[in-house]
Amino acid sequence: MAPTPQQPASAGGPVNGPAGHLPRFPAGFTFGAATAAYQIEGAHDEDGRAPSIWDTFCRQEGRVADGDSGDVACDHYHRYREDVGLLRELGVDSYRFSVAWPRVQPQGSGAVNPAGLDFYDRLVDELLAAGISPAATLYHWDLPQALEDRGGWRSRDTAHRFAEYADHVARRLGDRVPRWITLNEPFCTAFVGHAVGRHAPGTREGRPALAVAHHLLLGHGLAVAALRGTGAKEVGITLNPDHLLPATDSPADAAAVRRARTLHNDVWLDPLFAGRYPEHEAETWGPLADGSYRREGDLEVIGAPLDFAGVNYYRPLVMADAPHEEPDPHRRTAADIGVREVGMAGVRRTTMGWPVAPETFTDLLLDLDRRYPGLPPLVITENGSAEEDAVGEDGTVHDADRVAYLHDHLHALARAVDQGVDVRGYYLWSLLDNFEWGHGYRKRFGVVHVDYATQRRTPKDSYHWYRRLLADHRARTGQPPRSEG
Ligand code: IFM
Repeated sequence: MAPTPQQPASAGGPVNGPAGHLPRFPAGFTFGAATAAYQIEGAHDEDGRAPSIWDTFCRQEGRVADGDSGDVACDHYHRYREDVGLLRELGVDSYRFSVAWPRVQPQGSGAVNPAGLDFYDRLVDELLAAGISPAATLYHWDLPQALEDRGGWRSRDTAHRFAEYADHVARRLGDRVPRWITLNEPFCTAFVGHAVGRHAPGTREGRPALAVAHHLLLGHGLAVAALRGTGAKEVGITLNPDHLLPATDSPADAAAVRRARTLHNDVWLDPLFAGRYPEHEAETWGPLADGSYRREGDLEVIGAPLDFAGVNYYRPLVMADAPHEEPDPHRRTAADIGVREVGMAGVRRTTMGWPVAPETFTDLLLDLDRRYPGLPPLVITENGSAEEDAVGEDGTVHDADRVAYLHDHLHALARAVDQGVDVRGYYLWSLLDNFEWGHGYRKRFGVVHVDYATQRRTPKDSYHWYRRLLADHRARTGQPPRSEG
């Protein structure tokens, strides 16, 4: 029987196994946890760090819930040793963190701030001493404000500045960091930041947002070349491809999904892994997608071979056709593509309001594998859930919903691997509760609870569950404790 539009195609038995039934992965599969600089570090004005676009955005009224900012966050800048201790106890093979560009190169170009690089130097050494392989993301949304003042990602020059910054970081840390991720979720930078306006810099633009997308890809390609030049071993990019389902089986909803797929996925995946610009961009954006921001040779730079593609996955999106907000196509924002998200029936939602549908994780991975024969091996660079968590009187956090989420999504991932998708590793999001962008500190994604008033860390039940999974994997596959990466 053909699946109905909202039904996952991979139906093959429930992924909800009994709590004790741990998912199984092949030998050599690696496990980690992820964070990002602005979300955890704090120390926003210490040791020469200059403001990023997120520091600016947080200071604008009404942008972030409760007027919060990453000024202090989890104070990881000062408490990184304790946090690496938590990672060591968790038993991860690898830790994915991001480097704050405005710490390393406060003006986004020119002079490097040695004290900024020193912090990552100390962090990397601490990780290695704990037997954990570092995985560094170079850009997780914190563009130096000085560069934004010169046009930010709208300007082609920023792509070149990014490559220069990548080179500085890799020259300092490359002898000890085996895995490099150029960009995290460029979709969010380009469209949530420049078309929806919910992320920094918070603008609602048309063609300039498409230029931003292109310049991010170009910056990625140039950074890959810079990283290769320093002898970097494993280089990739992290995307957040969406699993898009039509609300009904009408042709209009099918077209809505096609446009949404162009915006969410094809903009990134096609140039990176298929050597082309997206097939349906004219249908999606009309005159905005005039390609005026592209130059000959860009596709070759962007499509430089990668060692892995990072995939962040949290939830599916159900899309319906909807009238454009702005009738004049020349004045639309790049996010106004005539679609609307509709709820997914009959499933639980996390505190982000995201539907929990783990089967769609399998479906997404199978779909990517089928659509892009040129994909390198995949690494899941983020997956997790925000839940209502509180430290109980017994001093523990019983986050059963998160345990179920992780359990079901890891089973869904194992199912994709069993069906032949080449996935090499998984990073849980996130090690710590942290600054969840426009939601401030209201959403908790961590497997470790953070009391922001005292900075006390409390491992949740999900931390202990993940620890058990990693220990089971090692015992079963004979994998030595923590790989070299
Ligand atoms: O917290 C974010 C992260 O910075 C990027 N990926 C999604 C996470 C949860 O929203």
